Amino acid sequence: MKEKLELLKQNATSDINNVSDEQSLLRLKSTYLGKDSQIMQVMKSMKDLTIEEKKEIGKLANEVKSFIENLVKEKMNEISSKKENKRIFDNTLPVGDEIGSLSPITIVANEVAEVLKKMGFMIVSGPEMEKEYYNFEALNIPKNHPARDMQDTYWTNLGDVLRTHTSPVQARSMETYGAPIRMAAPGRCFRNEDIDACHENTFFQIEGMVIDKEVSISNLIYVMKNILKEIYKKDIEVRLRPGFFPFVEPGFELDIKCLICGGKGCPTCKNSGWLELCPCGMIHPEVLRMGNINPDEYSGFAFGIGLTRMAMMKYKINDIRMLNSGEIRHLKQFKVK
Ligand code: FA5
Repeated sequence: MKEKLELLKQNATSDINNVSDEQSLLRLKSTYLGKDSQIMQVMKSMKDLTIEEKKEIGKLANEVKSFIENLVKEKMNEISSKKENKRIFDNTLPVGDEIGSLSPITIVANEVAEVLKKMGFMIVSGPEMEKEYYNFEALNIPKNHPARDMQDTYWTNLGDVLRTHTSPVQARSMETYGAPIRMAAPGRCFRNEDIDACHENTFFQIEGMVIDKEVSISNLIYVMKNILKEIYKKDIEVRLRPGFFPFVEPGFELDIKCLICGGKGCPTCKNSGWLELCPCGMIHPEVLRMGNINPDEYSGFAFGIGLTRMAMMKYKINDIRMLNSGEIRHLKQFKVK
């Protein structure tokens, strides 16, 4: 039995040293240490030995078993670390000659920003992880106000929020620059949404705001129409209907006729033929006051365009999920015109 155990040790050592992949090693582990392995048979047959033999053979069998277990463990470590090394970025490899392209959302965001710059707007940005105050209170949405339910929010452990819209940049800009002001702020927003063809939990908006003396609704409508004309390069059918947002009064929803189905109704427009694209309105006097701007002296308008949806309409993308998919075959089709 002693010879059998010695032979077993030698065979296991040579077999295990010769494998280089995990699968083969696991097969050897089962051969040498599994239920039906020779070492287990030796262990089982110990009951037939004398006490003296049991002591000697038992000790040896245990040693051989631990020896093989260690061999397997070491070999497994060696194979795993080789795998890890392979995963490390090799900067000596040639770089592919495929050139990336801008995301359709970036293209549209840049285009809208260019249109607004021509109209005298400055482009600013705000934090994506926002203070509750700027996302809500400064926009006339106090704690426990039912309007908070319109935008289901992700909270951080520190009580900040992932901003649900770009409107907080309105409040920040009022504080920083005062009036008069024309500003636009493109950026990413987050909402705890049920995802479907036109809703994502991460999407983009561009906020716009004008504050000056004697700003009116007709100024607002002019700016909106101009943006749409410049982006879509044709007259787009729009409808303006009353909309409620606590930070504007009056507030409007500007919808455009769905460019995917031409207004017939499809999943992208939730079969209504229209797509909510650009809520807007005259800035609420309370919001101006909170931004240290005197509402008796100044008035203003603001809008929040859904950039992701604007890009979908422009490029006839019928499902919003495609935009966050990172699918290169889809994304590389879009080029700056
Ligand atoms: C707002 O976010 C307001 N802050 C807009 C605003 C600004 C109103 C200034 C008045 C004055 P709303 O929740 O409707 O409003 O979102 C604005 C646009 O963002 C929508 O019309 C839509 O185009 C886009 N949007 C909203 N939620 C999503 C979503 N889950 N996925 C993709 N786009 C979305």
